[in-house]
Amino acid sequence: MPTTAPRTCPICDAVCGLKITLDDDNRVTSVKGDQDDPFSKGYICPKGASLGRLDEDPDRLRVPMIRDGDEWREASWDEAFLAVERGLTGVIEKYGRDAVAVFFGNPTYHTMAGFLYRIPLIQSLASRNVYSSGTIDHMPKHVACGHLYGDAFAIAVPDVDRTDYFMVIGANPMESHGSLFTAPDMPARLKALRNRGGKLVVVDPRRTRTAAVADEHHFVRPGTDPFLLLGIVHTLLTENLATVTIDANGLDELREVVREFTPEVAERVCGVPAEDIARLARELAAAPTAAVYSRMGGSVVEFGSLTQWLVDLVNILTGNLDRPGGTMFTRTAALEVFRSGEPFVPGRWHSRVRGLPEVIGELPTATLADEIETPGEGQVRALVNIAANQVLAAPNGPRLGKAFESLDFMVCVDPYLNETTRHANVILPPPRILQMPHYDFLLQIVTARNYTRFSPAILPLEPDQRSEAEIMARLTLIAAGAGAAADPAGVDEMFIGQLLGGATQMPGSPVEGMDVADLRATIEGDDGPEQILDTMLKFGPYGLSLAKLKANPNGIDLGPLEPRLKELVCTPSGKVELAPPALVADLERLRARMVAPTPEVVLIGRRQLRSNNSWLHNVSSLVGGSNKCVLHVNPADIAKFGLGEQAVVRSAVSELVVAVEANDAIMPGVVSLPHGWGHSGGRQRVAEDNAGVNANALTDESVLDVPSGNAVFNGVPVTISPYEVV
Ligand SMILES: Nc1nc2c(c(=O)[nH]1)N[C@H]1C(S)=C(S)[C@@H](COP(=O)(O)OP(=O)(O)OC[C@H]3O[C@@H](n4cnc5c(=O)[nH]c(N)nc54)[C@H](O)[C@@H]3O)O[C@H]1N2
Ligand SMILES: Nc1nc2c(c(=O)[nH]1)N[C@H]1C(S)=C(S)[C@@H](COP(=O)(O)OP(=O)(O)OC[C@H]3O[C@@H](n4cnc5c(=O)[nH]c(N)nc54)[C@H](O)[C@@H]3O)O[C@H]1N2
Ligand code: SF4
Ligand SMILES: [Mo]
Repeated sequence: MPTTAPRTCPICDAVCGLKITLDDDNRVTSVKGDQDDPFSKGYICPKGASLGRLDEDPDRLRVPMIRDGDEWREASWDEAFLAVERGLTGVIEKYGRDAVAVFFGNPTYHTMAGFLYRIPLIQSLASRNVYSSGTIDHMPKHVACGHLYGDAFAIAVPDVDRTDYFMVIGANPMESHGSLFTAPDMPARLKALRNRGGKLVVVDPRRTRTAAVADEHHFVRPGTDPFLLLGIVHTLLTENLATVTIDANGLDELREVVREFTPEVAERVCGVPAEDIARLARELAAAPTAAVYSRMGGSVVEFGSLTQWLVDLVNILTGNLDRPGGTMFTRTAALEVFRSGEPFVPGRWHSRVRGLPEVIGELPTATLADEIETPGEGQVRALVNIAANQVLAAPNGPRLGKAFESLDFMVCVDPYLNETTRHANVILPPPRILQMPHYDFLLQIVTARNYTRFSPAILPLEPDQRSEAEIMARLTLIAAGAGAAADPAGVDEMFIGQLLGGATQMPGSPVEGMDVADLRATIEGDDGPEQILDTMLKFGPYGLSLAKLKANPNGIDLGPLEPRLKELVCTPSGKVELAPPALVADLERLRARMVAPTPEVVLIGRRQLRSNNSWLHNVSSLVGGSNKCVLHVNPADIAKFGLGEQAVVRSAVSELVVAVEANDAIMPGVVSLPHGWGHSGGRQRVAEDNAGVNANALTDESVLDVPSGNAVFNGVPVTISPYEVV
């Protein structure tokens, strides 16, 4: 008898509800959008539809792998954990705790284990070498929000369903499905916006699918958005269009700061006509409600932090922050354990080699190779790598690959033997997707409606498998020195104890002063992760429980977003800081850019509908056709540089031979190459047959967004020339 089970899609930020049908042999026979999910309402994309093939991929690792020289062999879990214990404790005893680095890759934002054991693992490792995909992605947003609101996690989300005017700067939600902005079925939401008379404006060096459904699209030179945004802020302030409705400091200083950044200055640098910039400012001010949003095009750029700060400033100055139809803060169902309530302070420590500041407890990915390669006290000699493929994802990834080879020990938690994990000594594979429970602790922080959903595992574990939670808990215990054989349940119990202890000590909490043991007895759930979730739900703002979520497997709508800025602001002044010194100081770098020569050609990235970073290319339904690794070049540039079918692209770091596709959607002087390709050296047969090239062989780890340490993938200076076959 076929069975059908509801389950949240774990692939991208849209968290679509799925209905998965399995046959008697537990093979997935169909994956459909879940019509009963109140948030995604049946939406599904080609990646979600291929979840069954991804889940059953024969190249997924089932059991731990140990490398002896160039040979890999299967190992038992006991042997693998013992090898990890020997490897990590050996390095810690000889070189100290900073010699072990830990890295959390993108899927840790999507898995329960990735969220639940992140802090315990970091705490038990007690190393300053903590890294994540945050510094090759969204760290500028944390920095901007940290300085503006005091809370680096106070990230406002476009209230897309109620806004009258939506300005998208460097994001392509029609293909990425939204990011730091969880709103499944973006096509329908954007269509609804226009159907109700709203306006969609896109600013992008490429006429993307999002631009194609917009009312207005402006080409912008990569990396220059702060000029455009400063031009908007300048217009709002000089034409007295600003209406600050929140409690804020620094308006006078801001007025002073933006004086020189007129729309005319912006036009010279960014290429958008000054009159359009001024008009956009007036339209934003006049719209009943408006939301400005920016992602990768305004984040993995040289001035990512300035861009993200200015985006929020425009929302604030037009009275749109924290009001319906503007940008708003989600209220999660689970307790917001990630908010410390303490003001944001970056730079509590610095990286050893380049002296780069820590931000929210992390050092920049762009300096990990330096920390591994440079000898001296505190040199990184071991790496705990969870769900990350930096060889394809990090700036100058191939250098990192070589650096990994020089490590004394590397353990990966990953289902694949790929470009990065092949450098490990031990790979610990999580189970199949359908064997994992799912709860979006992180993505539910940025949903465009308040919403929650839990999906229990659909299939049980086989005896020779371990849950990802157990793998992470055991790594935590090994890092703490408790050994490979210690009971992982202890880690969960400690977490629950901390949560309950915090709740009973919190003034005004409904359980203030109560006995922790009494409360512990009320917590339900089949295992540690379920019990932690139950605790976080019971003490969360809606007083939900795991049982209630299990009884509503299609998800629970918790209503439209409501104003909540006041309870989040935790700057030392208690007010929103419009002109934070650290960001105002970074304008000095921008001034230098104003007079710097414009490179003839710059490289930007491109997300593809059927890819998700580096890890879906081993599914044959997701590669080929339009999903190819090709360089998009404007026909004028093809003629100008005399390009044929292939071209040589050179950057400051390296060069690549790439397949060329003429595409007039990309502006002249800009070329675009998707990342996540360049598959080689692993055990992914389909991916290696569709290898492509590694865009991050060209990106330069020496260039950063200074305040955040974020990598720069968009706006990389390159030269392009015809490929001559010799
Ligand atoms: N299908 C698919 N979906 C995904 C992913 C995927 O790989 N594939 N990845 C997921 C992840 S990890 C993330 S972080 C999100 C990212 O989500 P998005 O940020 O929405 O995705 P991108 O396609 O990177 O969009 C960035 C846009 O910025 C433009 N751009 C580049 N440089 C500049 C610039 O300097 N200024 C401006 N204004 N625009 C610029 C690019 O042309 C591109 O259209 O997507 C997620 N969803
Ligand atoms: N040039 C360029 N580079 C970029 C970007 C860009 O736009 N341009 N985008 C950047 C962005 S936004 C991001 S987020 C990063 C992404 O880069 P990474 O964080 O490295 O993520 P992926 O490349 O998706 O690799 C994910 C790894 O996790 C493994 N994995 C998959 N599912 C699971 C699971 O359930 N558990 C575990 N333990 N492992 C799993 C996969 O096998 C793979 O090895 O790339 C960045 N790199
Ligand atoms: S949009 Fe994202 S979450 Fe939805 S089905 Fe596609 S991959 Fe899954
Ligand atoms: Mo990302």
